[in-house]
Amino acid sequence: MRGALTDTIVAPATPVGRSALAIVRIDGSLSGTILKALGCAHLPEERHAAFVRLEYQGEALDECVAIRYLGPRSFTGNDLVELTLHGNPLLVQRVVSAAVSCGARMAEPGEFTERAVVNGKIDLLQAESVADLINARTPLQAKLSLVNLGGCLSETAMSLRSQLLYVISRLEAALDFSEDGYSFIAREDAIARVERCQTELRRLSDTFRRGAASVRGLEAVIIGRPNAGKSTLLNRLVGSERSIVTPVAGTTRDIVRETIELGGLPVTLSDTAGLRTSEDMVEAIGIERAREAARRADIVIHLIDATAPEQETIESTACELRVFTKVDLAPAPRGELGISVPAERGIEELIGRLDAIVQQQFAAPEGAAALVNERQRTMVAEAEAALSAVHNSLNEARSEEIVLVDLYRVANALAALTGAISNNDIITEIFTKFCIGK
Ligand SMILES: Nc1nc2c(ncn2[C@@H]2O[C@H](COP(=O)(O)OP(=O)(O)OP(=O)(O)O)[C@@H](O)[C@H]2O)c(=O)[nH]1
Ligand SMILES: [Mg+2]
Repeated sequence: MRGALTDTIVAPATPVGRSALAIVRIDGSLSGTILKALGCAHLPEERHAAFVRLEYQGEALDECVAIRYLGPRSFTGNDLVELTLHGNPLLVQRVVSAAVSCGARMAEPGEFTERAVVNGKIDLLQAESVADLINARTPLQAKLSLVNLGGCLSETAMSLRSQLLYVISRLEAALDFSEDGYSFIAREDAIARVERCQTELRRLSDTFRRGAASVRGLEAVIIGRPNAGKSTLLNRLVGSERSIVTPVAGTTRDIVRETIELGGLPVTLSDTAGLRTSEDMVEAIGIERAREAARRADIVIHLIDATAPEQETIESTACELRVFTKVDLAPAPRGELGISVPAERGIEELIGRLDAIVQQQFAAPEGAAALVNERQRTMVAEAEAALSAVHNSLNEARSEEIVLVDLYRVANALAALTGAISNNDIITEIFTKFCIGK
């Protein structure tokens, strides 16, 4: 159960650890009073940085820079105080405890951002992109989250909704004021407008696969027969001796995972046990795990030893890249990609191919709005389904009432997408995934 939105809350906004500075935020109507109680006799003017010697019950806590924001001109929309302390977790803890003694309570995860949403400072889509931005691991991921944070997705959803509200208002008027139907909007006009919205919704839902992949990053699995050179390649790609390499077939058993950046996205590479029929129980488990990893992967890097080119069948719907190894000892078949790690041959080309796969098949286009999570996809799918019902009803010239029921479903799904209409359970689900202090 989350706390009341009217309480005054406090939390460190920076991670625990030693650093030059650490920030503590206090949000709510008591924030100014608490700042006073912590030794700031004269509250600084809003949005002005003030040097303050913090103390509580006669004991010095720290010297800090305090900034006061008065609602609604703050991140949360409430009165908010930000204290920039020295970056020592002990000091942070003492200041937070003192604020609690003065009437604040510890914030729950995501509570500051939740308040910003409830107070209409940002919408739900923007709040989700705050979380994505914080979790971004590559510059491209950060760029994509910034586009959504800027409200691009929200604008698309709201513009669709207002186009539909136009049709709704005309049909409502027809219901109220006419006997013979469709007199405030021609049926053909309504159909044309609905079709335009359908095209836009389809375009939006098409962004999901790439958008979601871009936010979560990708899984690439290196697979092949024993001794094909899988661990050697993993080590070369990550730049360290992460996996054990020996001439013994069946060296790797457990999956060894390491994340690198390819094509602008984080890609987690998995080195796996060599595929063969094995009587050894431990190795057999490793091989089953390897096959399972390939089934779940986005990309499969299938290595084949050019000196002994038997191949394994790999069940996977992932994008498969076939690579012949040990081309310092035997050539790759014509037209196939060949590499040799010891001779440093073909590696740049392999990286180039992987970059291209990531960019062409998985990365969301830069600068455009994209759906990035399951909640967003579900809302758009709901809107699409209802809009297709609207389209059918209009084509069959059914009554305005019937068309309107589905039109309202579309409008509500779009409003739920941005959070204009929200369900408490969904809000709680979204914000509990945030870190404390955000
Ligand atoms: N000449 C040559 N030797 C290689 C090459 N790649 C790997 N090797 C050697 O082949 C042997 C097996 O390499 P690994 O990387 O352990 O092969 P693996 O596919 O991980 O093998 P398992 O873990 O047993 O499935 C080692 O002795 C490597 O040094 C290559 O491109 N050229
Ligand atoms: Mg290995």
